[in-house]
Amino acid sequence: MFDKVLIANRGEIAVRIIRACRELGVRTVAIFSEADRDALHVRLADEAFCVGPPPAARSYLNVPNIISAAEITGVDAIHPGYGFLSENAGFAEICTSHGFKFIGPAAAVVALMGDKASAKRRMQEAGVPVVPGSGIIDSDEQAKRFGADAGYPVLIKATAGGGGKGMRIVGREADLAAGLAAASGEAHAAFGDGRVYIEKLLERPRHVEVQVLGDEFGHVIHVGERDCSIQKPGHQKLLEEAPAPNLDPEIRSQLCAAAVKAARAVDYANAGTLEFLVAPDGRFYFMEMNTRVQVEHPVTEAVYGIDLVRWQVRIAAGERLTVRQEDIRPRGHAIECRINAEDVDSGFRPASGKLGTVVLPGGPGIRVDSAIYSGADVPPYYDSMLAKIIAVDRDRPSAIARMRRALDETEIHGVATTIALHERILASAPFEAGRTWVTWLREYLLQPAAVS
Ligand code: MV4
Repeated sequence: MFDKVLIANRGEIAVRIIRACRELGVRTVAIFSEADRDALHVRLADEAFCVGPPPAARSYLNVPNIISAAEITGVDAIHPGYGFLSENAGFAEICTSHGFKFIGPAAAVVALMGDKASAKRRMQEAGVPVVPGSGIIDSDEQAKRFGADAGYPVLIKATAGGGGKGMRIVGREADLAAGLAAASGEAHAAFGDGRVYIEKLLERPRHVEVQVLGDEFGHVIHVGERDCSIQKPGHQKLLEEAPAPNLDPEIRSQLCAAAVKAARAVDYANAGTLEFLVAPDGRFYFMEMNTRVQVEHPVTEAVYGIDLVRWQVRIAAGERLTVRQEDIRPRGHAIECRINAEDVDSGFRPASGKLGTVVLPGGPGIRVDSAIYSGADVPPYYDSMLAKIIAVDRDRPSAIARMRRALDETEIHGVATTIALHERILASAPFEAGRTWVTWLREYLLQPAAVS
């Protein structure tokens, strides 16, 4: 096992990783920006190292400073968390070349999955279902042929995009050339890579993702699925649950088997997530693979009794994954609500400032992953998530009731939050019935004024 790990992140996930390391007897080094001197992750780590001024580009994304911090403090490994440098293949490579174990998969796998068109091609070769698509578009004529074959509407996607950035719906051939030019221009401006491909647009899909774990000896298992269909406009998840409601058992087992096949095809080692779109007819299609720990990992931990972050560290330290697939069984149902510092009525505009009194929920079946406390500062420079509340109970109706009780206990003063929106979601009939899809929140709960 490692002696000391540097956590190249902040907020609740830095705290989560410090907790896992502490339980493994591994010492921790936090990094922080000048805006985070009083942050909880800095207090909880054994050592802390300032890596730069508040803007992330100068601190949490500052590779030379982070590598210097790792060298000065003499760590064995670096855990990137999620966001920031977690899916930056160059960073994974630099960690390795400086003698620090990157707690994640091989840099080549991070690079492969970071290019959405190459990831899709690789998955198709491995026999994993993918949405009918075009491959990289070289000409308007090629695009028109695809549109004529597949039928409209189609969806243009940027290969460098991911997470919905640079996507564009085209409803008819007459709008295709303009759509391609706009999407490619946007992708070039955002990612420095204007390559795009086209897919048939799926109507009312659900977002269902499968957690996988692989070790460095070729043992790969899945840890079930999560439904993440409740998303804000702009493709940010707001509420996640495990298992996915109303998923046919046969489809579920095919989905999980496809995820294991996908991970094996790339010799995946560490924790990863295969994202799928599930159509109303039950057909599912690979979308993306995330090569990091996900924000929503706690719902899987709650229902499967597995510590995913501890396994990330153990696998990176060269230990064998001793969990067998036969031992993976869901127990009950878990829901996670992301409590963000956002003004929902102003298109989810991020809020920042000094928090007043903070009262977080507890009691049976409630877990809170957070880095906030009464009087803490919420800096304007980073992600607006303040806390994740996770409710687990014997079945979905009980988990919903428990989450409503937990939200009721929660008080966060000083900034606007998403708590009231979560209460509306949990009280709605379609959610209660488990009949939602990726644009449901936007279409059914947010009024046009709130859609950005
Ligand atoms: C799609 C789709 C419908 N059809 N692809 C959005 C994020 C990116 N990872 C892929 N996304 C989508 N791809 C086809 N062919 C609908 C979405 C989509 C979506 C997917 C997952 C979660 C939320 C979403 C919200 C809007 C659209």
